[in-house]
Amino acid sequence: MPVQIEKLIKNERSEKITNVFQSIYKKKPDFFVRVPGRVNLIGEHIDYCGYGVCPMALDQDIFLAVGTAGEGKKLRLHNVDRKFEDFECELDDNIEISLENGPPKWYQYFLCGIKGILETLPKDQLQNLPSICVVVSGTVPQSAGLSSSSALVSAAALAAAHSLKLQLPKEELANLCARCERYIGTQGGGMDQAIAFLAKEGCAKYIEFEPLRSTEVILPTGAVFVIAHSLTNLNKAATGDFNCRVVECRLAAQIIAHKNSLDWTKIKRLGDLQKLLGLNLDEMLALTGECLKTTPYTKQDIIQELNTTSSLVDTVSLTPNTRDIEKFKLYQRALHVFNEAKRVKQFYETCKNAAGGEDTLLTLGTLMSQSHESLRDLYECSHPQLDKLVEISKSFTLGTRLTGAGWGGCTVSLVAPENVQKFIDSIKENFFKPLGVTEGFEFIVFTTTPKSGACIYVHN
Ligand code: ADP
Ligand code: NG1
Ligand code: MG
Repeated sequence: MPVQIEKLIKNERSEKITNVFQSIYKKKPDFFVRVPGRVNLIGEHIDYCGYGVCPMALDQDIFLAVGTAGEGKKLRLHNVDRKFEDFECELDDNIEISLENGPPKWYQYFLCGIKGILETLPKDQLQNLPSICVVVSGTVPQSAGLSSSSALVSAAALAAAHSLKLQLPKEELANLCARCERYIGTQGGGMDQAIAFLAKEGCAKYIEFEPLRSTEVILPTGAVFVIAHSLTNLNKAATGDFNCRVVECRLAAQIIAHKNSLDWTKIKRLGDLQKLLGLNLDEMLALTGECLKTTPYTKQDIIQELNTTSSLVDTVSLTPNTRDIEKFKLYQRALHVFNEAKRVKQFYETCKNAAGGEDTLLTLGTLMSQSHESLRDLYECSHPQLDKLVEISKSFTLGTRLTGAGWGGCTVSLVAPENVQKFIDSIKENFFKPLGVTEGFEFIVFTTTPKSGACIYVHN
């Protein structure tokens, strides 16, 4: 199914973005694009290993006003948030996204989406591209694990596709956006782009990969999800932390493969290894214990284990920003991945079979808490402020975990309806106030319900 095209119902935001568009580009926008952020309920750092995850879309989104002109081949970008500078470039097939000078610029995320769409076009069509003018308005907290980056990349791709009159199925767009966001330098797995396109109002989604597919997850009555911001951030493309975890999982898979007489150079993900071996998750956990040592591996250890050369490890296993890492923890990362994959299945099954009531919520909450402990202790992608939030949350929630990649950002808590206000008040009092925050709470601690996925809006 292609992305829904709906009539625009004017509101304050659409009026404001239209006015900005008119004042910059001296004409009206032709259409609008909305792509939501997401909160991942469970299944962290396993999408890039090939395992299913369980996110839902947020109200917070990236909203674009877009205008196209018949000729010119230019892309012009303006952001309503003036900390993001204007940008302009030629639209052609060799858009460069240079990763050399510090953290990526905001418009480079946009270019990822544009590049992804242009790459699908035949050469002759690239000669006749229109100009595309865009105003961007975003409400997803940035670098906080709620997927502002993928909402931006996916919105850019959708704007380009609609400008070029391309109607692609949602799954194809999601896969395309997962691929092209990697131009920013992170080797993510596709969860964020998948939920951005496949989300449905009123339910979370169980998302599986290769082939990409999604199943509705009806959340049990009485399950309220609250997001809280730890007031710390990490731009995932600015450091090697994220890719380090991706390659640790890859190296774990490759060493286990090699020890089981498989060609390690053909294995990229723990999930692929599991399929090849034909084992279940518990058997994979046992095999991890047999094949991997618990102490960190040096690059030299890895070369020896794989009976290979440094340059082959560099090209087959590592990324440019992980080649200089000295120590890799493989056992702990694999342990997290297999256990987290099990927790996602349990979460999904619990929702599916939910008779409602306290037991269901207790099970879901426990799975979420276990997920956080594993991310903190085995995956080491939490942050002291996130751990503090999780501790404070224990009083009034059934379970709390970091959401998204971590190293800062947000937590998601499962809360019973009667405790929601008490929980929010206790976070304000015990977490935010000691940090000197006394206002703007609605942006840093809020309840959330599942919203719909990407949409295009046209004039009446
Ligand atoms: P997240 O967890 O939010 O996906 P990332 O580190 O992956 O965090 O990406 C955050 C980056 O995405 C920001 O630093 C910025 O460059 C870009 N970005 C996100 N939202 C916006 C926006 N509204 N306007 C401009 N750039 C944005
Ligand atoms: P965030 O934190 O939203 O950038 C990242 C990855 C996901 C997934 C999670 C961890 C991208 C675009 N996103 O999310 O694919 O791996 O971390 O579960 O790489
Ligand atoms: Mg991101």
